[in-house]
Amino acid sequence: MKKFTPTAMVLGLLLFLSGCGATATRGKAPTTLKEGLNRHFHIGTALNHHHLHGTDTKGLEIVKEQFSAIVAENCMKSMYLQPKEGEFFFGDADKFVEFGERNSMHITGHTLIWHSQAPGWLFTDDAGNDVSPEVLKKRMRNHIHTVVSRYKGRVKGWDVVNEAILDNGEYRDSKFYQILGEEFIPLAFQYAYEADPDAELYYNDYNEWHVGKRDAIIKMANSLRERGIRIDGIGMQGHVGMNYPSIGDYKAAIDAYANAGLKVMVTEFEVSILPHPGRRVSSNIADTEAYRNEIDPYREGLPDSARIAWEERMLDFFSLFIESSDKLTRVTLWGVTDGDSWKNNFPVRGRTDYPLLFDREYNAKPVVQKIIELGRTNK
Ligand code: 9MR
Repeated sequence: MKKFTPTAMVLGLLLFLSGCGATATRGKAPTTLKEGLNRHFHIGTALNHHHLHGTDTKGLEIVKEQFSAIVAENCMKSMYLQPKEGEFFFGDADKFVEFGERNSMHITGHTLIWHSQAPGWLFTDDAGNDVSPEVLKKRMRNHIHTVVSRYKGRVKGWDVVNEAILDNGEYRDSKFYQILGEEFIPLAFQYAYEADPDAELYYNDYNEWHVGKRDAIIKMANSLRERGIRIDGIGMQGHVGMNYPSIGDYKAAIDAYANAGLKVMVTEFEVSILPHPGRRVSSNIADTEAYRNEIDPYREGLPDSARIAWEERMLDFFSLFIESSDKLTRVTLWGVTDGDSWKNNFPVRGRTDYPLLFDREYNAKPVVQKIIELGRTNK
């Protein structure tokens, strides 16, 4: 039997101990959202104007530290990218993509074809009349080709069409629909595919848990695929509140899209604590209401009861996301801090909401550690 010298034994012991150290490092408890969740799905957030223009450096630090994916909240919408026909402005979108690349993030482009925040010229001729189907097709093709090919291989997926189908499953009566009928959707996907065949292509919408809407979206996706037109997945906007939708309805929708063979991602996620004052619960930006004190109950801060209820609701959703992680590729929050959120101004301007994971002082809310823990301890 081989004899070990004392030096060899000390060296061996040191090696053993350093090995233990390495094991301990490997097994270190995750402390950030991306460390806790990345084995389930990408965890993302939306970058806004302040992030891109260096006026919210604290917010940007949180993005780098906590998130593995980004989406453009506004700067890739057509009215900003092509305010006049043929005059493109890529300054902000370039900054957005460069930030994602510098930080090795999964980058999503939002959005190529949306009835809202589209420039007026897109649909009209010099006399102010609607353009012909041929002209609109040409303009859509030029917009999509120019934008998608600029970021070819860099933007990993595009929200090609946003919010084209209503809660009851009918097509939205947008200018795209009025001029081109349902055909504008396959055309948009085809143009995006031509410009970057390797990018993933998504349909993105709100309230996709409504059964009529859900079934119409699946029918639309199936009809694209039957025609050989590529569509990869469905972005389920998650503009949820305390009472809508039920976790069961949201889960049923995730399952339905996944069973139809589509990738599913939760996009634009936040949990609003405020009452939805309107008759209809919607994220349609045209559905606004007037401000009243009684529908802005937390402007001086959140009482503990509301904070606890909000946290439970947030955790219920994250439990669902983790449980559904074989079907979800990404979960993206619609902003970083409560101060960023569009919900402070929708559906009522000037309220104080608390829908995101970081507070107005840039502190992680206690729920962040709980989400990380859920990610660590579940399948
Ligand atoms: O969060 C965006 C807000 O800053 C813009 O003013 C608004 C304008 O339409 O768009 C918001 O983002 C929307 C997203 O692009 C599509 N789904 C609904 C979102 C909230 O309106």
